[in-house]
Amino acid sequence: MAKDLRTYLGQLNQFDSNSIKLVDTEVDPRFGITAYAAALAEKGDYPALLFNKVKGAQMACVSNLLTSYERIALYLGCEVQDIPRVYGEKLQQPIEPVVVDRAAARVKENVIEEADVDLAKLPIPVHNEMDGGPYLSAGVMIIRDPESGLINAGIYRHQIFNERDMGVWFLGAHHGGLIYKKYKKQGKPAPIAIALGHHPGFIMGAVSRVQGIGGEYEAAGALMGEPLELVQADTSDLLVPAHAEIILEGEILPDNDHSEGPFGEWPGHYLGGGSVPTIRIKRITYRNHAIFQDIVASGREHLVVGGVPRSGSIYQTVKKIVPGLKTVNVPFYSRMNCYLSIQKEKDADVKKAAFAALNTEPENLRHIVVVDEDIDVFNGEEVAWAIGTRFDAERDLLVIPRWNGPGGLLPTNWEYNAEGKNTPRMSSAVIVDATKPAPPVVFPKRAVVPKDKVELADLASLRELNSDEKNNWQI
Ligand SMILES: Cc1cc2nc3c(=O)[nH]c(=O)nc-3n(C[C@H](O)[C@H](O)[C@H](O)COP(=O)(O)O)c2cc1C
Ligand SMILES: [Mn+2]
Repeated sequence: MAKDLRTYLGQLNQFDSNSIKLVDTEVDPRFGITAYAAALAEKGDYPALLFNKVKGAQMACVSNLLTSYERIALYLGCEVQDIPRVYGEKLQQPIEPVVVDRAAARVKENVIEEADVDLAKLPIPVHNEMDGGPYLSAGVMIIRDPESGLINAGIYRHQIFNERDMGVWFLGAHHGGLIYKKYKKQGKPAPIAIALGHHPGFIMGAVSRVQGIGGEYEAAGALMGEPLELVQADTSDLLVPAHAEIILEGEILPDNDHSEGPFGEWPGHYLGGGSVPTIRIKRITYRNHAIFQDIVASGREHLVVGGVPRSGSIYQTVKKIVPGLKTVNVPFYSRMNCYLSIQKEKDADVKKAAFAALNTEPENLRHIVVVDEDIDVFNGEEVAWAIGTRFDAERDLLVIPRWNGPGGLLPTNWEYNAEGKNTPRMSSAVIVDATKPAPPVVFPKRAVVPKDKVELADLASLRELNSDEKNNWQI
């Protein structure tokens, strides 16, 4: 059976049944869904949440699904340390999609015709306190480039305006917006489809840094490890994923802009917004017992889904320049940071690696930390320890003034004033060299317990103190 959201939910449940929790209590889509995710996050717990009863909706909702690197490693079939390498390698080997008949496409099991479209029947959450309304945060919008005929896909935030209209917010250089502008220039509506609910390989293929317009379906196939199955859309010449949970079909109207926002974005602040184009939904198809997929906006899930593809592309470019690169982490707790571990041959390796990383992700990265191969870049404490012990600000800090911006989604890329009229500005980047000097210099060795002795520790023999033993401690 072709991979989809449900095959992944099954895989996750088998891997660790504690990583999926069912919420049977009725929840309000307005803050109710994100309230569960936030309450659990306060306890350091990030299970996938399957909401069975969402007030006013006729479908279940899954959220908080891709909240850890372990869950990404699970579908890629690798260790967490190897995610950037494996991700990068898979994207180098795209897999062509295949087209299936309508009868074989599970997303065509049910149809809502234009006259009956009512987005309020979908469990679309309002995520954060000041959000302007309900938002699709995990919708993959598909559009065909009218010039090349190529199909492009990406996740863009969609604010729901009414029962059939929603917004779409494109960032500067993203293909989705560039393509939309070509239709707008001709005064024509742009046919689009939005896929909701699919295998994580599909979701992350859609947000991968694919060069040039299109190529996301092929990236999704590579990440899923099999060709993505597509089916003909009902209202346009688009091809859409045949086993998505839900497909919304419609068009971006050329002259119907609408104010949008605020929306809690991945840097954890309300950012972006303004006047955006309107999408009118004309048809909905969905699977039996469809599961609407949400991403917890501004939460850990948003950062994992956005960060991992970046680690993959950074790995590819840095490795070509510094072959001693071990791995990369664009951490989910601050996606403006990037930690690179390298087996250093020359002191010059550090800046070469750091600039290659900065140039791969010039929009978002601002703080590059380069560490030695013995530091686990997936452990923020280790990176902080390396900065504390191997970095000297006077010699090892390089500030690059006015690297990033102006404007965009980083709060530091704006100048603020008392009137609330913000103006875009540039912000700086830094390279922190937290590596030891290159050989043959002798640097103090790291203190460790012998590894073979650590392995001998009999953890299975540990037990709790019994009540008598506990009493021994009471004087
Ligand atoms: C959860 C999530 C939400 C996103 N929201 C937006 C958005 O609102 N607007 C946007 O332009 N990009 C957004 N992105 C980033 C794009 O989806 C991503 O950069 C994609 O590669 C763009 O593809 P494109 O260049 O083909 O348009 C989001 C990414 C994620 C993971
Ligand atoms: Mn693209």
